[in-house]
Amino acid sequence: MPSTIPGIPNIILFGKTGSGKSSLINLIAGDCVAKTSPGAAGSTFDGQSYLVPVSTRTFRLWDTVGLNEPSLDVNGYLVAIEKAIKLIRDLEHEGITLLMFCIRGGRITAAAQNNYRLFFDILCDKEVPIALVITNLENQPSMEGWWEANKKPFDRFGMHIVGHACIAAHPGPGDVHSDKHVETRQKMYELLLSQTCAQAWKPEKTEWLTRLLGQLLEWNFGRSGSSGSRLGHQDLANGLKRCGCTKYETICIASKIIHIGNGRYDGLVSLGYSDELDSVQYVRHLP
Ligand SMILES: Nc1nc2c(ncn2[C@@H]2O[C@H](COP(=O)(O)OP(=O)(O)O)[C@@H](O)[C@H]2O)c(=O)[nH]1
Ligand SMILES: [Mg+2]
Repeated sequence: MPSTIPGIPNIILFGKTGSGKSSLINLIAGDCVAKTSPGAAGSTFDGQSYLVPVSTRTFRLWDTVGLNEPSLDVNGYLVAIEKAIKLIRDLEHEGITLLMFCIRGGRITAAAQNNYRLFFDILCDKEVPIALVITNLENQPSMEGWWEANKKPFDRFGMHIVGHACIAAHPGPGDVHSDKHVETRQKMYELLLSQTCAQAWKPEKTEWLTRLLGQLLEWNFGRSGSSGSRLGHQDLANGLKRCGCTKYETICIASKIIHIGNGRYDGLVSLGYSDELDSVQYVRHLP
C-alpha cells in the first residue's frame, strides 16, 4: 500500500544537518512534530514525513538527511542506495511537487553545494522546482535584507530557485525572537501555497532508480560513465569496477538493485561474475 495519500503534495526539505529543517517543519505544523538536534543523525537520503495542514490544503513535508561529508565511502553509498530506494518507493505514487533547500545564513559552503547536487540534480533530475529557505536570520535588522545583500553567489552557482524565504526557524531562548518567528510562519505559508500549484514530477520508478544510482555512483566516486547521464546496468557494473569496488561490494550493490524488481543484474555477467549470480539471487531472498 502506498504510504502517500492521493492528492497531497510531497515537499522534500533537504540541507546539511543543523540547517533547521526539523525546526522549520515544527514551525509550519505549529507543534513539535519533528525532533530537532544540533548534532548529525541518520544516513544520506533517510526520510521521514509529516502531514501538515496549511489554510485549506494539506502537505506532506519530508524531513531528510543530506550529505554532511564531502563524499560517501562504499558503505555510505550502499546505505544511501538503500535509503534512496525506500524514499522513491514512498514518493512514486504522488511524485514530488517542491524541493525546499535549507541553509543557515552565511556563505554557500561545499556541503550546501553537494546537497543541492544530490537532491536537485541527482534525485530529481533537475525537474522539480526548488525554493531556498535561509534560517538563523533573527539577528539581522531585516531578514529579507539579508537576501538582497547576499543573493549574488547563489546566482553565480547557477541555482534555479523559484522562491525564497529569509527566516527565524527557532524563536530563540525564552522566545526572545517570537515576533520574527511568527513573521516566518506567515512567509512559509505563502511560499508553500504559491509554489505548489504545478503538477508533481512523477518519473517511472525503475528508470528513476537506475538513473539515480548511476549518477550517484558517478558523482560520488568521480569517474564519468561512458554513456553520460543515463547509465544502464552495464555502465553501472563497469562504473563499480572502475571506482575500485571489490567483487563482494559489486555483488552487494547488485543485490540491492535486484530488489528494485528487475530480477536480474546482467552487469554481473559482463564482469565475469556469472557464478555469483546464484548467490545474488540468494541474497535477494534474505530478510
Ligand atoms: N537561533 C536559531 N536557531 C535555529 C534556527 N533553526 C534551527 N535552529 C537550531 O539549530 C539546531 C538544529 O536545528 P534542526 O532543526 O534540528 O536542524 P536539521 O538538522 O536541519 O533538522 C537546533 O538546536 C535548533 O533549535 C534558527 O533559525 N535560529
Ligand atoms: Mg532534523
